[in-house]
Amino acid sequence: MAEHESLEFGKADFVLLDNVSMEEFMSNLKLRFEKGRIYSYIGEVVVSVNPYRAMNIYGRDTIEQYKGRELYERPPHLFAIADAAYKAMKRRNKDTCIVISGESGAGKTEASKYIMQYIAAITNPNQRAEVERVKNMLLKSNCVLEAFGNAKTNRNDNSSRFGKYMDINFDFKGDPIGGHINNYLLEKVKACHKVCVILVFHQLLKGAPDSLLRSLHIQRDPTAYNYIKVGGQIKSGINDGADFKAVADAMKVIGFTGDEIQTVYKILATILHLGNLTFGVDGDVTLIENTKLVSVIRELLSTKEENVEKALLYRTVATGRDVIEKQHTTQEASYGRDALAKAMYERLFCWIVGRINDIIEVKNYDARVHGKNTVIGVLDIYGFEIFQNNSFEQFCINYCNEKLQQLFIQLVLKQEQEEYQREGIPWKHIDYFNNQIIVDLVEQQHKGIFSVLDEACMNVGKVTDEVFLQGLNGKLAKHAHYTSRKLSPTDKSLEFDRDFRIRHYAGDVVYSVVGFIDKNKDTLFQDFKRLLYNSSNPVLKGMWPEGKLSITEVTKRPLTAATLFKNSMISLVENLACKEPYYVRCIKPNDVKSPLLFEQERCRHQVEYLGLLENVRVRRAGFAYRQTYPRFLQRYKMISEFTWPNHDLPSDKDAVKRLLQGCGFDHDVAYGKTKVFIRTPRTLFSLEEQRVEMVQRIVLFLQKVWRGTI
Ligand code: AD9
Ligand code: MG
Repeated sequence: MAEHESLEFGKADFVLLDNVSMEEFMSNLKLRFEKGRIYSYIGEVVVSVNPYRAMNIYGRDTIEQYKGRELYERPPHLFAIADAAYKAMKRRNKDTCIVISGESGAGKTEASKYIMQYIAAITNPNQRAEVERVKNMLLKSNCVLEAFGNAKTNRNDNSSRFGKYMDINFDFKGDPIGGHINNYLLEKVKACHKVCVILVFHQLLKGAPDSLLRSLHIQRDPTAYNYIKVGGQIKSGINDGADFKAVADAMKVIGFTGDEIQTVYKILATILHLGNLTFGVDGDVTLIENTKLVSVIRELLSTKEENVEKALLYRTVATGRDVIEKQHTTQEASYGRDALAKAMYERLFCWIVGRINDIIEVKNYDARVHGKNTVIGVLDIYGFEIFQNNSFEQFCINYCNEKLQQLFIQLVLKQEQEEYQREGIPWKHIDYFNNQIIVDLVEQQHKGIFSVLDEACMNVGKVTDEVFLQGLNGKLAKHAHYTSRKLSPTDKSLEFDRDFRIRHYAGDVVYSVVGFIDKNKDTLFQDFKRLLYNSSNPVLKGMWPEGKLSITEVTKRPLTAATLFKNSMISLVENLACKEPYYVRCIKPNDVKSPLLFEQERCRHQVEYLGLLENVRVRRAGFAYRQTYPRFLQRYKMISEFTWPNHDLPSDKDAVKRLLQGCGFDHDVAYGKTKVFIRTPRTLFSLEEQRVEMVQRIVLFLQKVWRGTI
């Protein structure tokens, strides 16, 4: 609790509010934002409000102020939480993770970068070259991932279209020795959707040298490309040119080979060209109208021209023992073209992540010699999304948030309450909404929405979004958190027959079923995979190993997008659950990127669905620190004459009571069956100080004894 912060800036920790009400919470948040205090605490949770302006609070001097300090010694800051996670890892050998959440544009990615910078700045005091190299790679990998994974959207000029979880591994000295990145659900739809576009395409057009563009047959004018035109207007950034160079340099530094980088450009160019391909008919033959583009694509993909044409116009199907080639209609051909562009983009991104992982993973670390290698994980993942039109992507993203909320409930709310009950500490139960029911609604076997979707996709014959919706209505008609237009015909929020609504913990969201089946099946015709696999460019070929199979050999259905996403979420949560978690909750103050505007309603909604009030309530009712009696004594017995060097009281519990009464802290603690609970960190801090002082005195005393001066 940063007491030195004047009250003029509001309460630095929401736990200190006089009354825990939404009104007080909001007025404190607003006051702090207006006074330029963008960070606050709820106990150890950082609440951050996007300032939308450069703040002079991330420099070297600020880093120094936070280094090695306790959380409550300095004003709230991301650095403090990063330091706490780092200390827990170093002192207690604990794996920790920092979970950053909030809606699009709330400041998650910026926060994750500041945290990484902080960790990079405070580690490796001896400037070991190898550690410096690793740190540099970790920072540089961010730059590459952002170029390929972020897009300009209406909500955020640098919007992450993928969730990122990054582990940083540390050696026994606490210095970074490697890392690993997991990415979740890249919204590849956005890559060739005209609403927004991935940054790297703009960077390529603006920043690539003429010679490179010429070799890719690309013009500099973005309006020439259908996939990146935005209603005639181009959304590009001021720095695209410079960024191209930065990304190219970063790729080199990380260790991508020249051939790999060239292939990356060729793939990007192919995607742009694909977007301009159009199909027509001649009699009953479907054909490609701009055949010149086909030879350009052939050249870029290092394959045969007739193969490109064939893959775009025909589909090989196996009927019994026969293999036939079925011609696409123009509509099917256009669908196939877009599917190819999206799949190439997604595969490229995953390949880049994989290459970065190969390079940054921990090598030559022998735990038997050096002790355990510990980890800090940083999760920067999309927050809850409610748009005008919500589809499969929003559904997945919101499910992800339900999972993370469940983890938060498990770790912070439920475990706390259960522990107090177990220990027999008087405790007023805090009501909170347990969202497990919604998690089940989505992921449960057989009855869950993902299962119904997969089932609908496996139907032989009629596979439509409507069939899926019927399946949902059939299975979930009675579910308290599900409804649809058919089930609630008079409900005004359900405008169309295609709508269904989920009551999420964060609020109601209406989804349109249109596109669910398609996005879930995520089919890319085998013909395309074979085309890319048969490329004479080894880098490209290596990205498409499954293209090796002929149509008769492809027997297993690939896992659906929903199943893949569900599995990745379950393993993400398992991974986080075994680490000590720290939370950063980001809030977006307004929709116009203004540094001055605090839109009350917008913010209140976010506070609500981040569950911040519940968090304050539990925290206030709770205790900052707990320890078993024997271990507590072991650490602090030297500060009391009743316990040093040994106590003669009936139990350790009595001894701890005596010790704390003696120090005048009795009012701030509770005594459980096996543990002592301390309410405020201040008390603990003071105990620590006294301990340090006593240890010094004891050491001095012993030195004197040894020297014979006593
Ligand atoms: V999304 O879910 O990826 O669309 P994020 O990641 O939550 O979103 P991001 O971190 O990209 O948002 O922040 C959006 C913009 O807000 C940034 O580009 C900055 O212009 C601005 N921002 C965010 N945090 C800060 C900050 N601490 N200081 C200054 C900030 N500006
Ligand atoms: Mg982001």
